[in-house]
Amino acid sequence: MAPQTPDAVGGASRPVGPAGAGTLVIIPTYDERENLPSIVDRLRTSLHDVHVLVVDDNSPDGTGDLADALAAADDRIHVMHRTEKSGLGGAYLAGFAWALEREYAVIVEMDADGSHAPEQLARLLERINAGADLVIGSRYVPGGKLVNWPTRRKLLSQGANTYSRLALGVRVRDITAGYRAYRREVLEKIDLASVESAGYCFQIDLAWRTIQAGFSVAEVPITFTERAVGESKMSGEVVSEAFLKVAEWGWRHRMDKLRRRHH
Ligand SMILES: Nc1nc2c(ncn2[C@@H]2O[C@H](COP(=O)(O)OP(=O)(O)OP(=O)(O)O)[C@@H](O)[C@H]2O)c(=O)[nH]1
Ligand SMILES: [Mg+2]
Repeated sequence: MAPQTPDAVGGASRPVGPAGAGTLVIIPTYDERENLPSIVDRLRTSLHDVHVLVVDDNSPDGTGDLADALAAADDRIHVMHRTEKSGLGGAYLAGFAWALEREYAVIVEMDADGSHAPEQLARLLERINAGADLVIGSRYVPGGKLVNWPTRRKLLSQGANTYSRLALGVRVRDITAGYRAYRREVLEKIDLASVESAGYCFQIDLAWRTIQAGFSVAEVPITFTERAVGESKMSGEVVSEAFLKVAEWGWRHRMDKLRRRHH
């Protein structure tokens, strides 16, 4: 389903600075009515100049209407309405395309559920300004923290990271993390049209493509706080998608390397 064009057209052409000018924060939402206003408000307070794009998949709880109301009151806020729930990956791809049609220098991924503190976005942007192409807000570098995560989730997340590190041979500690800042050139270069990953495998997929394309990846510590309200969209399907795809990418990469050595 093709995303509808948002009615508000905006974009900042100034270079990115610590204040966030030239930065677009994409927030995908599905049933986040209770979380969205406060996350947008906190973002506004901490970084006055960033623009926001809410990508809503026709949430039954009315998050889309709420986002429209926020956008009507603030011309730095934009909304993309999609007709049906089609996963985090699809929402971000639509958001990236929207951003690349405009002049944003930095494109940020942020959850609506409060797990990613808007107050810590400045840290990510500082590393972009220092030259990194992709900055990941990481739970697993020194200084990174997990708040209110049940042991089961923690083990799953750490297991997924260890597995990905070994299978792909990368050094990133938190490759499944969804709090990120991309320099626009990265998203322009990697082939977004061929990305099929839907769940949090999407995050691994994009990091892997970024590394393969020769861009630099930096991690900055964040405090990740489990959602206090609303429902998680994590599922067994999401886990098995990541497990299988990562194995395939790692395998293919090693085969390519071998083949190159023999030529
Ligand atoms: N537009 C859109 N947003 C989604 C979809 N699935 C999840 N989201 C949003 O993506 C963000 C992350 O989703 P969560 O449910 O918190 O998933 P998660 O962080 O992997 O799982 P938890 O750690 O259990 O919260 C939230 O802002 C969700 O509203 C979807 O299909 N479409
Ligand atoms: Mg979450």
